[in-house]
Amino acid sequence: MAVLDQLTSQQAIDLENKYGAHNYHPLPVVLAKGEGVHVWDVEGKKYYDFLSAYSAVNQGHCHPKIVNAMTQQAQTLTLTSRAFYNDMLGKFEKFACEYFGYDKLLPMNTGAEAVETALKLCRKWAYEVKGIDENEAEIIVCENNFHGRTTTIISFSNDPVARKNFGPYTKGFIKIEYDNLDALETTLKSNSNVAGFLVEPIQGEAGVYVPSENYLAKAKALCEQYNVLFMSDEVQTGIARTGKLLAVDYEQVTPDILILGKALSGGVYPVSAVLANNQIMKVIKPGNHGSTFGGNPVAAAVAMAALEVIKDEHLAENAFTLGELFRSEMNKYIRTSNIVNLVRGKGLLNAIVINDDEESDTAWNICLALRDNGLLAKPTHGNIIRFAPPLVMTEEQLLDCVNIITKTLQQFESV
Ligand code: IF1
Repeated sequence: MAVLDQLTSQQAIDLENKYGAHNYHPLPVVLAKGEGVHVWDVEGKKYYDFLSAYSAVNQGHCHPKIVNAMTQQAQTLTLTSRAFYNDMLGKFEKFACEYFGYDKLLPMNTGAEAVETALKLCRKWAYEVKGIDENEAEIIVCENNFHGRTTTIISFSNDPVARKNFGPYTKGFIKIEYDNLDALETTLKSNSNVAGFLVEPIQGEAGVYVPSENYLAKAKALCEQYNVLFMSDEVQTGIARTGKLLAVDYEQVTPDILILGKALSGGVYPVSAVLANNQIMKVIKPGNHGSTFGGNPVAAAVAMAALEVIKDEHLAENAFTLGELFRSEMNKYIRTSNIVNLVRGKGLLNAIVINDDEESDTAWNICLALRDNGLLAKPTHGNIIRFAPPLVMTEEQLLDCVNIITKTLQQFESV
């Protein structure tokens, strides 16, 4: 078979099963085209995308402005490495620093790389500015976190599937309960070696857990009180996904270290970044950190276009409004449902909790039925289904999707 021959869905699945590592269990659908809020499978069936590549495609699939920025730059200069300057990186750094309100940006590629960068930056700041003894720094993280898949990051995960048999694990992390300020304060009081607190403003993978009102603001205040860096992982919640540019904006919190990824590029190219002010970023000196592709001209062009689309098309406002509508419509259904317990989320990062135990395959079967009805979503843990469409959705499309979702759920209601 010539590699560009059109495959059937089953042929594509068979190829991946035979030649690909089995590190995912995808929903059985093979996508071949994406545009805006829609994707098409290889047989030409059209779907609403309600996952948005885990919130990387906030601007919609193949946004013309972002694709054009990539195409133009890709025909001019793709990669120089940081051994030399290029004419795009400085423009992107200035653009993004002014966009998010920071002095400096360190460019990377994936979300996990940005999280790792933030951890290294926090530790180096702790030794060279705060004065913690070398190799004694501790970073506080939350139970049920998801920050990526590197060995250090899974070292502080409590998800056995992500962690088991990948040891030995990196030391220097203290886990506390999410959304528990007493736990944070107790840990800060009892440990003078704490360098930072790494937190997701909403825990996405855990099941879209929205913390209590003012949790983030009070946590930031505690970090200031104990001279500890507040690091917000906005890889999934950032770039307008939750109805504000950043999820921390709901509480007017400015993280000491801001971590971005995914929709920073609109899903067109891997781009991530860490932003901080000079008194923190100054600890990074030549040779301390980097990567071959970090800050490349294509990434710079794509990210600037992706951020312009967010503002030009008012996507945060749209996500806020449509999120309210989605949860309101779903709550109307839930009042009469015995299969759905609740809906939760902010903006267009939402999830429903299915009235079944974690081990059941009800959520999976619901997602298979949603697929058959023209909408793609996937369970996070067990009985929780995440709903995160592109932020370019219209009200009419959203109501059409609510109709598909509720009609599908009705197939599972026990009579
Ligand atoms: C997978 C989850 C989502 C993230 C946050 C950092 C990263 C992620 C808050 C790392 C990545 C992705 C990774 C992907 C599935 C997806 C995911 F289910 F794994 F947890 F979105 F919720 N911080 N999340 O959500 O960014 O290195 O992937 O670019 O690994 O299965 P990355």
